[in-house]
Amino acid sequence: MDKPLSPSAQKIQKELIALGFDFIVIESDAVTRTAQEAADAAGCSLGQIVKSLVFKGSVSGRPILVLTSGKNRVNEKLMGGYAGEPIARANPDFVRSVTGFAIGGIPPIALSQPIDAYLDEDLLEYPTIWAAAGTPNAIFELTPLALQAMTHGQVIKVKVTSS
Ligand code: 5CA
Repeated sequence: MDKPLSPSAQKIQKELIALGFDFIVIESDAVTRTAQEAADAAGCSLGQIVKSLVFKGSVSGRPILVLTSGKNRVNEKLMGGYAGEPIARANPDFVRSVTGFAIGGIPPIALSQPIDAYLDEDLLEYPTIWAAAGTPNAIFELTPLALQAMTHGQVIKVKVTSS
């Protein structure tokens, strides 16, 4: 039998409905804190997992949300170019205060304040992708276009490349 969603996951489900999407939040006993765990739980490839990474502008102190494919690492120098200032990975307390969620369950929507978002172009390769839904056990399947629409994310190339 389906268990009711926890309050954080419920919040994301409600926000999806309010935004006009019919994506379903799935909360399971399986931990989906990391991209690999989420891929295992969803039965999809690592690249189809949306990593929600929060960075902080070194000059402005503002948060920046980078939604990247689970298979990629963010090139912080490139990302700083898009942000217009050097950026650094935000610490867990900062992440929680600006998003309202803990690392491992940060959703792309329903954040506690508006945050400029950037979208890894590699996510657009997939028919569907999976994002965190507020807890380290909750995810939902969506399309890359919907992710762009709901976050107003700017599509960019940010991955670390070996060449
Ligand atoms: N639920 C999964 C899949 S949707 C998830 O949220 N993955 S994630 O990639 O968006 O969140 C985990 C990421 O948080 C890790 O890849 C790591 O880059 C980042 N992270 C983990 N610990 C810290 C930390 N102490 N400070 C900043 N970032 C961290």
